[in-house]
Amino acid sequence: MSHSHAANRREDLRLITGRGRYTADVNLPGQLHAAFLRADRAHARILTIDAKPALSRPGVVAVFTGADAVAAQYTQFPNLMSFTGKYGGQILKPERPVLATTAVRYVGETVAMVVAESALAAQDALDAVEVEYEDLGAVVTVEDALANGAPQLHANIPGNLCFEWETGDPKAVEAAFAKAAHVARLKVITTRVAPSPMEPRSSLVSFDAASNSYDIYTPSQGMIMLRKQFSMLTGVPEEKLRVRSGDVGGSFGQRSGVYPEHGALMIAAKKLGRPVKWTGTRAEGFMSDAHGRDLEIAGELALDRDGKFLGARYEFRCDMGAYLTPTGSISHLRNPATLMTGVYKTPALYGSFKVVLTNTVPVAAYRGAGRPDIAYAVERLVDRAADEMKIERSELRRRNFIPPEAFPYKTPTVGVYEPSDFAGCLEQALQTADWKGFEARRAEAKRRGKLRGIGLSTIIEATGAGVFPKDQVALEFDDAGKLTAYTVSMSSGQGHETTFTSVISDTLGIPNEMVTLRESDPAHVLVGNHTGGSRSMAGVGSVCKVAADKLVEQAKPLAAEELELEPSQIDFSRGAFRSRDGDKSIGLIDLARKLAGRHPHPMNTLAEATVGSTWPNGCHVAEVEIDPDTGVTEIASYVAVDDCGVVINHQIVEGQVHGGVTMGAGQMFQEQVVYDRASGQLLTGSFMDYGMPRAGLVRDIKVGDHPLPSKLNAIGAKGVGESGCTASLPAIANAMTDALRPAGVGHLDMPYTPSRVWHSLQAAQRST
Ligand code: MCN
Repeated sequence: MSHSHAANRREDLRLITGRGRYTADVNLPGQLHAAFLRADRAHARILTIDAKPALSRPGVVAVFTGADAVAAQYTQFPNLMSFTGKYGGQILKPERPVLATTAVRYVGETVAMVVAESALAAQDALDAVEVEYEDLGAVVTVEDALANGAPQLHANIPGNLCFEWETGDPKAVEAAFAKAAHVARLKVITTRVAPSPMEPRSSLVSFDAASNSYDIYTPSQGMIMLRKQFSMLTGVPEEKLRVRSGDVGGSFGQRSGVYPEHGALMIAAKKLGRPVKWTGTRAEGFMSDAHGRDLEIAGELALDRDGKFLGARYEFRCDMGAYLTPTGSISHLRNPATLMTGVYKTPALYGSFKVVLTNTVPVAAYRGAGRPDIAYAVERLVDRAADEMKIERSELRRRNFIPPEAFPYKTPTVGVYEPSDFAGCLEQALQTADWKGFEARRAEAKRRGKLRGIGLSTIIEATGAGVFPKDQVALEFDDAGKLTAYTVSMSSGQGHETTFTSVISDTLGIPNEMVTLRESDPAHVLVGNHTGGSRSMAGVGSVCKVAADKLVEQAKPLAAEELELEPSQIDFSRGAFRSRDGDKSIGLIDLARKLAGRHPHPMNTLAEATVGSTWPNGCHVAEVEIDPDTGVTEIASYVAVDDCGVVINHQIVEGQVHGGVTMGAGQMFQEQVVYDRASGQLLTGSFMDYGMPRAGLVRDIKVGDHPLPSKLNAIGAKGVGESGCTASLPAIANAMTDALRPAGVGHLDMPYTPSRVWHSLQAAQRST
């Protein structure tokens, strides 16, 4: 089956003409407004909090503090880590009251919540809450947090080290290194970034005393996952929680977890008996929305004299911030571990991980969630080995690709890769990028006084296997014969309304406008996974196909009855049931209309399937040009060849790749969350000092498909949502290294800001 719609995304007109309905657009009668007092320092003991002065401010109804959080017992955040640690232990989990009690541990932590008749009144009263602190030393880097005598964040987490884990076979790796002709070594850092979706965080909570239940309006990546987490934090049974999400203006992983503000608003809504609403500012976003990445990876690769990989080992140090989020630690470990061999046959592998807490914003899964980080480490290391062994970069890769006959390929760590054509992707990308013609372009740039470089990455990803054991899709007819598909995933820009409905309408042979998608509707609670890990198309999307096929089977006896034939005498095609002799037929929609009025409608269908990881892969080539006088880099061209299996909608897939590559370029050139090492203050607290990527950063992205249909789901799709940011980090870094090498500059850590590039060029010049 092939769905190659060039049609615009169905949701676009509504969203780009301002007709989206986001959480902040929702208002409930009698609602109050909350504002949060946040820690203005990185680490301090709370000596006293006096809320009384704030209570006398106009419009203020109540002030809540850590004492209320403790009384409600909202102190233990869920954490989805499922691994057993290096020494047999479990991850050490810090307490995290939804409002701080005895201490604050990062700038921006919620300390008190003022609830007032208006948002302005609540905001105005914040400065009247008096907090007395005793400052403690702060650590904002892994190195400082692990140092002897470092300030301790949590009494139950000695040395700020909450987990150690290992994977692979250290002895086999040692033996491989012992016989190596060459060992390449490189330590890389993937910087901390602020996801910064367009829509700020916002929540509105109302409590119904009669049923003892809550309605929680909040942007999400899917209601079931979030509801489960609310329940884990608060102890409120899941069936008493209704999570309601409207349109969602970007998520990038940041909306997969419960936040302290959710819990605090629940406390207030219950106590005050009125709905309570909060909408965060952009400044609050920088200091309290989950951050992404922040990994240090030291890699070593052992090769024989022909450049064949013998073994590799990686040491990871993951900064999780001051507390554990639900997704951060597991994704920082599982995804790099699964993909540690990259696209190469590496017989021996070993990885060791340290999960560390620092006085910074907690880190969660962010677009790619460990995949860009490991791809960056592996692909930079492969380039370094190529450079040191004087083997052409693409050639070294070709020599080590997992060959077609090795699939399904069980890696030495935890993954089983589905069939992929790494060499095919590579050749297609090299050709599109005119890899061979590059030296002429470099020479031409040199004549203009510019440094030009080219780099590639060949990568693979494991898309999310899902937290829940299956994905369900319900198809329901209304009396007009229109079909609504219900899922519990949640689009935040990925175009589910377009692609999921197209899978259904194409399978049923009915006009696309006859199908509506409703995601995460609390009136339709199904089992299923949230949108994350680039799994929705292959997971929920493929169940849309299963459901549509099931609907046809279910409707067949009904159609036969209508046509006064036996089911065995009719077939279904192009939207209608037809008798074999062609004399009689009835359209699916006509049948649905005829049967309308019966409740439930007899053609309604509930389908489900268990869909695990798919393995998108690809080759990206970046070409950059640096102005050595200013350190400014331009991405001269960018080629992305991806295998995301059967492409359901080319326009959306291209958009996903564009977005992902641009996010990757943003991280490589300008984004970085920076804390002051001495004080722990956040130095990048606004768009004045945090370099969000702009559209012009990557002006020309050539996207090419190299699809190998997946056999792991009903539509043959693999994921694509995170491919762009996974492949672009190493492709750009390898291009930058290639451009800078002739000027005597070796590996540089991201971001390649003009200042960093210029200073390293100056330093290289001085040392020659
Ligand atoms: N698609 C397709 N054919 C395929 C695969 C995908 O047409 N073979 C289309 C589908 O419409 C699908 C979309 O591409 O919804 C992305 O595909 P998929 O890889 O299944 O990813 P998800 O839908 O599960 O989206 C999650 C993924 C992740 S993990 C992050 S983070 C991310 C991303 O998508 N966050 C985004 N892309 C984003 N795009 C926008 N605009 N906003 C975000 O917050």
